Amino acid sequence: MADLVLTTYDWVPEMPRGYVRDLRVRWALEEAQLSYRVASTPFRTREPAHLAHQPFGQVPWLTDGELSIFESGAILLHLGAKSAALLPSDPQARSAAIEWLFAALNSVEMASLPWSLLKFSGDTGDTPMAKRFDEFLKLRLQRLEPVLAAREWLAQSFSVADILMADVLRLVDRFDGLDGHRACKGYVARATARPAFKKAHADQMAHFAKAD
Ligand SMILES: N[C@@H](CCC(=O)N[C@@H](CS)C(=O)NCC(=O)O)C(=O)O
Repeated sequence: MADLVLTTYDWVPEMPRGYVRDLRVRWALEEAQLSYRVASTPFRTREPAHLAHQPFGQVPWLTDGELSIFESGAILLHLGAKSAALLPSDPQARSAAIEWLFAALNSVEMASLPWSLLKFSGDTGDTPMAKRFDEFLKLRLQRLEPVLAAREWLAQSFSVADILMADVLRLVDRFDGLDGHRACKGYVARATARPAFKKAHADQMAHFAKAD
């Protein structure tokens, strides 16, 4: 049995399928060709055993033997230490990958998440709060655009930073938020064309469909 066990919900509604964050971990595992298995935790309840692994009652978490890790960024850094396909060994490229991993989560996702929650809830964007979130996200995308126009991947080669950044931007794209940002759109297309993403995405869809 594989030492690496990725846990996600046993089922989720149609809407978030294909976007649940276990996909980031599946994607990394596939890129690095590490063997793993997937376990499920109930979506409708939060048992103490779930909270013991993920204190916020969320997914994903990963166990690696005795070690249990939550937060997709922390999990990807852990996997990065196992494979140069995820985290380059050259110090400069490695440092770039780590800073961009945090930028994806802490500078871009922190702006995109409230924006996409409004979109999920069907908000038409007319309220002052929705306009504020829209401006906030657009500013981040505007700054990211020249960066992504100038390079293929965020660090020297494809890395965990790209898994996170592309996954964050993918959700924005779902609600047409990347329109007018050609480089961001092209980057998402490039990243999601990778066989490891396609496999991770198909596997997540199949996992949730199994429980319907
Ligand atoms: N910062 C966490 C966020 C995890 C997260 O938001 N997970 C979602 C699924 S994509 C979840 O479990 N949502 C249900 C909940 O918040 O109760 C990470 O990156 O791992």
